Amino acid sequence: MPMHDPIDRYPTRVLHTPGLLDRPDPVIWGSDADPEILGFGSRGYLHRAGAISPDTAARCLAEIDRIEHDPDLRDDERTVREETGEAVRSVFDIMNLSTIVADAVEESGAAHLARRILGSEVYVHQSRLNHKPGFVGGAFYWHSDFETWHAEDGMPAPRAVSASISLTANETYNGPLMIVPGSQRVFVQCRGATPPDHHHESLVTTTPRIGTPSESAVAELVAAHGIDVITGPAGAMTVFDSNVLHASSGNISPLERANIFVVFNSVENRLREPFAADAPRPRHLAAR
Ligand code: 6CS
Ligand code: FE
Repeated sequence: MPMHDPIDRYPTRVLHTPGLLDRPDPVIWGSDADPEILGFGSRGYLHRAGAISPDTAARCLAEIDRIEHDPDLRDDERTVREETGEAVRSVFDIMNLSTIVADAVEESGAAHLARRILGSEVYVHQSRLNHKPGFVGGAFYWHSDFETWHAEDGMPAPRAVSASISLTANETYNGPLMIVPGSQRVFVQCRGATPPDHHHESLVTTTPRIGTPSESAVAELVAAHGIDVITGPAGAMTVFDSNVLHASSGNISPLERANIFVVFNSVENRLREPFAADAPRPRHLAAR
């Protein structure tokens, strides 16, 4: 098994009281004077309206419907259902499951922005659809994506970004992305060892136990930075730092909320052995 660097600069899943560590790595790895990514360094995200056309968004939505009803994918491990029943919560590896979705990601320009932010060539670490049907869409509790990707996928540094492309309007009331702007500069350690096959639980539960920041850490960061609720029409895109603290509430409104998420990792940041788990997660969650 390849050895890690002797010191893990982002220790997490600790058994002692977890702390808030200053991020030793930059947020912008390219030029932070780049006008295209203005504000990303300080806020940890940027938002673009009209990244894909309404027509492309509608075609992607039709694809989602096809995939969610495809009998061959019904019991596929890439399809994750809500803990409370049959509604589809996420479909992973969506760019390989649908060329229409892959073309929409191309149209969005997300990879171009990722290269500017990460200062290198990039590859897709993970792609997924997060679907919050009306009335029964489940919440995603507060977390840092990087904390999971470091602990369970072996991602060395937070030199990765996610692009969230909305296929439906994201309103204040249908479970939009909530981001704590500025929190990307702090690594929030999480308490507790990673159980085997943790992703079977972590991707489904709306009340995660492991890989979850403490309420005091979330309260402290929100007191310092507030919460930005990212709303916008179908076709809008939010590119956000892999370590920024974010969440989304459930959706009990009648209006569904469906977003494509694509994670770009720097080719200089390839996955190693997990930093805090016994075995790497499957390829549909973390491309190697
Ligand atoms: O574990 C993961 O990779 C996924 N979990 C969350 C809550 N966000 C990032 C990613 O989809
Ligand atoms: Fe996330």
